Amino acid sequence: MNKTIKSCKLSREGFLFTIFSLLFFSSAHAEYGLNLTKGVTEFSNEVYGLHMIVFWICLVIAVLVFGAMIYSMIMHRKSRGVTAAQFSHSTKAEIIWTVIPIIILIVVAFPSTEALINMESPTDPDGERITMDMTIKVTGYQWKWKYDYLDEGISFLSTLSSESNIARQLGSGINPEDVDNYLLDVDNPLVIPVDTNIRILLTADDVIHSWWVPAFGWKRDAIPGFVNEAWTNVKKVGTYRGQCAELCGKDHGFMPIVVIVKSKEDYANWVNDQKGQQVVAEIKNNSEWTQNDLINKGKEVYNSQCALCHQASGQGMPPAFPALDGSVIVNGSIDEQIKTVVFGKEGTAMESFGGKLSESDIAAAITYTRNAWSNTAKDAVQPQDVKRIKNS
Ligand code: HEC
Ligand SMILES: [Cu+2]
Repeated sequence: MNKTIKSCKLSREGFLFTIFSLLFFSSAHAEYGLNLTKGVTEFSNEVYGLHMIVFWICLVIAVLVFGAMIYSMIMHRKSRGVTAAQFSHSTKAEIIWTVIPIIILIVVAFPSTEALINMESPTDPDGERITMDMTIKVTGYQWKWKYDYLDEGISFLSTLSSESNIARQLGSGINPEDVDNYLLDVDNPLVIPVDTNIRILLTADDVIHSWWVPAFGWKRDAIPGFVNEAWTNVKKVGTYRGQCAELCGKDHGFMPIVVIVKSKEDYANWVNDQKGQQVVAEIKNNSEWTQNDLINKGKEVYNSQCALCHQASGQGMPPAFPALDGSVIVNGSIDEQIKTVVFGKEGTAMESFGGKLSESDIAAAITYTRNAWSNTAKDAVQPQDVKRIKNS
């Protein structure tokens, strides 16, 4: 039997080439992200700085400890005739290896405490508490976010983009890989200005959610009945993505966050645009719509707000989510159906849409469901009808 074992020896050239290519290509591969990224806020930069301090401390410790070990193993090996020392305790060594780590911990505790305090109560370099330029309230719902710009009176819902939502469903025929930013895209992103101190108030309406955009360097729980506070100041125009970071029910993975940071001028334009749209929405809420317009708009609203549970086909997912196709309520009295959508059904997943959607959106969605699939109510629900029920 041939007992030779082929040894796989790396040639000297091969070895040098490997080292060389590691050194040479490592910088080119930097964007693959071996390290934390710096993020785009003051706070994320502080976090990055802390991480690097600890990283270098670890590196120095590793070099000293492994260096001492390797040196001892080589210089004090048996073949050199070295005999082992026979002591078992050294008070001096024990004091040293207790005191040094304590000093390291204290050194690290100072900058990290400072960073945490700054996050809670931001101060400028002179120690003055800095003021906030604007406030945005973030509310978590199963499974979407609502953003209220408290100073501007702008407010909207932000839900998973319909492309992602369709692609995520079994048998949709759409490959998630073909969808840009799959599960990380929304219909209405949060828009904020660059270089601005923004206070963010977080709460939730049903269960605990958590608002998390990694590039900002922090995350905060959104808890029903509580208002948590955070702040940010983004230094770089761009689009930043995040997700709900608290397990919040079956669609937890489908409530992404998208923040678009605009220059101050672009942001001002966006605010004007939003206010214009609000005026238009107000006019729409106060006018008569044709049945056709209601159905067209309603299909859009339905697919973004209702299809999550009742499905685009209107078949729902019984028994959890009833079919709207053929439903007694949908084909019955208009008022009863408006009440269901405006106030929701206490204790079920059927939430109240009265505070989340405009009256015209609710009227449109209801009109759509009354005339879609096999439903043939052949009527139209006007925004005024919704307003009447809301105020009743
Ligand atoms: C988070 C899931 C969810 C969403 C989103 C949702 N619904 Fe529902 N819906 C339900 C559940 C659950 C029920 C059953 C409630 C019950 O048990 O009475 C229901 C019931 C209904 C009913 C009564 C149907 C019947 O036959 O009992 C109507 C009408 C309805 N929803 C319309 C809507 C409309 C319109 C929207 C979008 C604006 C919507 N729903 C969004 C979960 C949802
Ligand atoms: Cu959530």
